[in-house]
Amino acid sequence: MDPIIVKNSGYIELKKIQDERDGNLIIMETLKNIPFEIKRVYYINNLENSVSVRGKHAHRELEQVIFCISGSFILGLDDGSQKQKIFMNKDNIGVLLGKHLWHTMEEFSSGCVLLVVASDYYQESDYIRDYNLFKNIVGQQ
Ligand code: T46
Repeated sequence: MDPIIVKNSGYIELKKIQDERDGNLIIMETLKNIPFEIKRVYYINNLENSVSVRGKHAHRELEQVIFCISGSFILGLDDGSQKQKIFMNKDNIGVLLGKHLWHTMEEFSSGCVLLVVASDYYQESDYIRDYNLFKNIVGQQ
């Protein structure tokens, strides 16, 4: 996998126990491989529309780790200075979405399932959904 060059991100690899006949068992543990206490877990499925684009926002304080636990998609990251795209198709390798990181999810394969763990409960006030506002905020840092 390409190295992550944007700020406030990085790969998170989970232990994977593979049993040829009986499938895989993949484990994540708070404050061991997830760098925050998990307060919320959500998953996104039924992504039949390969032209849909999700995300298109950044967070003010929330930290998350995003996984593709089935299928594949393209994760776009933008820290305001650098941008990169990551092909997500490993069920045990997630990407940290730190604060002030604009992200998009697109080009979903059939049967794609995303799993996200988050450091806090849902608060719409934590979202930065306007790209120009995002650029202003990161530009002032
Ligand atoms: C993120 C990426 C990776 C809730 O009511 N509670 C929740 O916990 C979440 C996650 C969403 N919602 C509501 C808010 C919206 O009315 O569900 C609706 C769809 O959310 P959104 O358009 O933000 O979905 P995505 O897929 O663009 O973004 C989601 C997360 O919202 C976001 O935090 O970083 O996945």
